[in-house]
Amino acid sequence: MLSRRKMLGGAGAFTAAAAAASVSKVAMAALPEPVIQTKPDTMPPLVPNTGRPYSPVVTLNGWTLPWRMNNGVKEFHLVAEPVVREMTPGFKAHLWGYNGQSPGPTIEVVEGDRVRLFVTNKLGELTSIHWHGQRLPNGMDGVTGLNQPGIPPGKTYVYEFVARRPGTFMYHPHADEMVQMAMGMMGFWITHPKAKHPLIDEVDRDFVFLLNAYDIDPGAYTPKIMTMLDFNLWSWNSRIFPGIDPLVVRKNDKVRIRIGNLTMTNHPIHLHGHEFLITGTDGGPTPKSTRMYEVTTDVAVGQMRQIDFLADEEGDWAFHCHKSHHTMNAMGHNVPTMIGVDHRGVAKQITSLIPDYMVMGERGMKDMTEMEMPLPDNTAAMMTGTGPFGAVGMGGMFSVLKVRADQKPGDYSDPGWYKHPPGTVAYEFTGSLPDPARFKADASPGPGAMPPMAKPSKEIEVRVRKPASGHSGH
Ligand SMILES: [Cu+2]
Repeated sequence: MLSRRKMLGGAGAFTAAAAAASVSKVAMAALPEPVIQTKPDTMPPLVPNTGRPYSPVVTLNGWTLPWRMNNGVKEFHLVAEPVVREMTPGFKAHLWGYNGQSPGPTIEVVEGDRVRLFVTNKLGELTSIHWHGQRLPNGMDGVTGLNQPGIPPGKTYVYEFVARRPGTFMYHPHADEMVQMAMGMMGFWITHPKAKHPLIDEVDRDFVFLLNAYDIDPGAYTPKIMTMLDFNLWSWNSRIFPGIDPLVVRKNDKVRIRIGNLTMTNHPIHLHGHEFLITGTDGGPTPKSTRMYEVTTDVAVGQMRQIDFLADEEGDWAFHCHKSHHTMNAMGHNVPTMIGVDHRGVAKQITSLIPDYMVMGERGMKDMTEMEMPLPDNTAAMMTGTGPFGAVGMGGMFSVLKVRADQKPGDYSDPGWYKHPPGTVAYEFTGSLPDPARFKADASPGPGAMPPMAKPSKEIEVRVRKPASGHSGH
């Protein structure tokens, strides 16, 4: 049925993909040739060469699916299949996705477009696609059993509807979705406005990515699908820091970032150095009266948040999930907190038995970023990445917004690290230190709201320590 699979390489090969949007008459009679992406690179925006014009988005570590026009209908071909996704250099995961990658390619259309999507199932079980957030005929909504039979392995189904309202949507299976979404089956959908829209400003750069999470044991390749909370890989478009590309912009660019959450927990996404407005949700553009400046926005499960800001501060600005466990990679669970624990006696005894014994984490976990502990063959260090000033104690959902005055319009290439003007970097103080102001507790207990009924018989002092049974619930 599939004549041949178009293989995509780097950015150069992407032109070939765009060319595939206009195919020969012979191919027009058949199923559109599926376009397959082999790399996890951030592809340049796919400027439309057919159909109504629009300003394309940039999918972080992803790409936009080319289409073909067939009698005024935009035709796309998605192939649900097992894929190998490089989550960060040196770490490959065996996932399920679409057209060679997980997440699948971004689909971009224009408000009012009639869209026909061919979905071929190359998995070993039924699948379907639900077009999250869209207005469409009920029979096109993709819930297996409710709106359609599941697509059997080896079969191709066709979805067809008009993209009725502009906005940012997601697509994912509604068939064995606990397994299929845990394995990485999801993608983004952008419906651009057909004309100037009072609530949708034109921007210079428009980035999109999905929040997703996996539970892959160190040394293993395949996610554990039964996991509900204890994920160990928190990713953006199935990439983890330092594998997530920076968001490169030109100073004073109007920037939009659209973030969709298909994990099983919320993610407060935080941007340094700028304030943004939440200009859109899955429901569409937000009314102007609801907009307020924020530096963090919580993206709840099954939600999309669109943020707009003016990138007017030069530098390398951190951009990350504010849940600290989500900016760490493949940590084994059951790691007890060792901060403040004095191991000297124990370590001495163990060293006589195991000469290379080393205690981890007694001064905090950042030690681990510099230690380069031996790791199983296929895993990512807990926190990796090296910045201009040393190890960045981060992993997972973390990237960098790079704002540069000399970045060319439309240039997304990495400009390297920011060169700080002299005198603008925090520095070591070398003078003499006066006593810092410090609150000195009285020997007697603090007054409190009212005196206690009885004095405690013994004073108790506690240290913060997480239970050794794991860190579930993050
Ligand atoms: Cu998070």
